[in-house]
Amino acid sequence: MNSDLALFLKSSEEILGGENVLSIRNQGLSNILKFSVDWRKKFFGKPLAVCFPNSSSQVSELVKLADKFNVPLIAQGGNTGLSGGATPSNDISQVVISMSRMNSIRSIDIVNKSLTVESGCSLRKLQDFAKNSSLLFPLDISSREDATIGGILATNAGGLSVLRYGSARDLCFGLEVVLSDGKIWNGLKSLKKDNSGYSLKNLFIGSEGTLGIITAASMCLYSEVLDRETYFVITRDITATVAVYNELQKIVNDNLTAFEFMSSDAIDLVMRYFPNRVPNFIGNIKSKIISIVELPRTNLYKDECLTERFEQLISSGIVFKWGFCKNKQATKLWALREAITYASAENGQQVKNDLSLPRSSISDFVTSVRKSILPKYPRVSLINFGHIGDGNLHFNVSPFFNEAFQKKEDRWKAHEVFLKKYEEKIRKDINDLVVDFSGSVSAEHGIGQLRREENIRLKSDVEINLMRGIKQYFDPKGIMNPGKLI
Ligand code: 2HG
Ligand code: ZN
Repeated sequence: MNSDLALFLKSSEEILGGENVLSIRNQGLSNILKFSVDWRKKFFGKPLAVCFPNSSSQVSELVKLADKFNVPLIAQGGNTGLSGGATPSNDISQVVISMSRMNSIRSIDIVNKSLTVESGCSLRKLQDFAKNSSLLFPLDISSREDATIGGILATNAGGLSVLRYGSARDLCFGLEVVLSDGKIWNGLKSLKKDNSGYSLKNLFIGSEGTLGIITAASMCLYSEVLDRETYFVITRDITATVAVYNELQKIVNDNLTAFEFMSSDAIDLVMRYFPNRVPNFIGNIKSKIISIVELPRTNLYKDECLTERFEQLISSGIVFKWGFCKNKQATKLWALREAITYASAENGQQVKNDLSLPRSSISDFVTSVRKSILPKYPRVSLINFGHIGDGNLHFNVSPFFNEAFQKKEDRWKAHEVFLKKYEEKIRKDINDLVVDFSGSVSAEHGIGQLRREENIRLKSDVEINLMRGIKQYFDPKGIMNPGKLI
């Protein structure tokens, strides 16, 4: 270890107390493994240490030290990201700042419908806290137990209710951020409108810890939706799915709170690893697409209008089957939807794609991939699912299931061999098409390490140079999460 790193470690122990600094030298890699590897087990790092500050001023002290001794810092929340954005490098030179001890909710303002929360607070804790005040924090993702609000803001996460309430960015009033020289920017106002210059908070949101460390946020709350209606809709293909989405939004005055789709390949995967998560009432959906449609129960439109429209869509061949879900059925349907990522993790690595496309192009895009990209490769399954209303497809490409690989270990190995050979090529082919269709290669998972090169390849020089200029201004020494995003 060089002397700067040793000095950083010694001083950070003085600031935080020895028990709040775990180092690879003292504790060994196995004791800091959960901070060193990403959720998907795709990126493996070896940090020098993991520090656990409990206040913004402790974070500020640590950043001042990092600035002095040139030590790169990786802020980490629940480590649930899917792009390797919070995984350190593997050369024992970087320090993970775990925000786990900074998890309190500082205040709530019921009249203003806002709350101020520390960045290490889990999404579930925040949601429950809002609910206890009869309010709703609407952002929702399946990793809610572990994902933290800091990570959610750093990646501008989206999830299951973006359609009605927007992404993390749309739910954030203001931020408190520790800058790369250790100064604290307090931008925690809870204003709906603020036109007093550049929107600094919007620079930090989605910057994946490359510009500063978010230590607290002021977030926006909504009224609780006490009664929701949930339907399932089965369609023959993605073209029909988009058509149903458009038709239903017309009837309910754009009031859908969710419209999530799952291809049959995605459901097959859940069937294989978590068969109890596939409810019987959806029946056989071979080669079809099932969507979950959710809306608040209000008197703005009548249930009969929806029923009538569903029946017309059946007559015109757009909808294959639909049904109203009672409470328990709705819960089961959501459990199926949320199981896809976990079933994927059981199956083995995939070429993960988090695409954003204009809704009007989704159908042509999927057809083009099937026609001109997939035939170039060995047989694959397209684990296509996600947030159709947002134009966001989780368009994951998985090696076709081989019955010979029943053991997880063997399957994982076979997937690794496939990915080594084809991952980059498949991703490039798909991304080129995404650009042709005026889409984006990241909708809600961020860039991290996974898409860094591709993002740089695909953006114009003008855009990349603007981003580099911003990075240079905020982090001249390059100590904020280097090697990610830009
Ligand atoms: C979801 O929508 C998440 O469930 C995860 O964004 C997507 O596993 C994925 O690719
Ligand atoms: Zn998603």
